[in-house]
Amino acid sequence: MQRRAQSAARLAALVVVMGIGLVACASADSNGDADAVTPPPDADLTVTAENISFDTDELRLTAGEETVLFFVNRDGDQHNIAIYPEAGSSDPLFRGELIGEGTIEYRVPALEPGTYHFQCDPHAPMMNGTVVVEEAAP
Ligand SMILES: [Cu+2]
Repeated sequence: MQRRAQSAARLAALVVVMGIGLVACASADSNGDADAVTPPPDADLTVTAENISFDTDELRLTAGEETVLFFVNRDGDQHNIAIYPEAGSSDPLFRGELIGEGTIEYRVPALEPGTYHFQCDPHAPMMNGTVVVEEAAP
């Protein structure tokens, strides 16, 4: 009798542990989905900011065409993307609106072929890179 009760208790404990395991897996999956951001269908390019850093140091654009740049900010800090003729310039060719955590669709105007500088204005020393604008393929 005593023995039976013990093994029943053991079985019950095992079931509880397995149940917790399943719940843990399920919540990990749903967190993963929540983090995934799907760019809008008209986006030409997606750039993500996380931990005061961009996920790329080079943006490739096609000359003479507006670019729809989908910007994802995973930080609590405000970030933007601005394009300048060169580093240190204070005269932007494009300046994206600053956003907190979330997403925004920037419309970068058509640029001449060439190499430019991009940065997040509040974090320029940590968040910057090169914009390469090339002629459309023939
Ligand atoms: Cu920033």
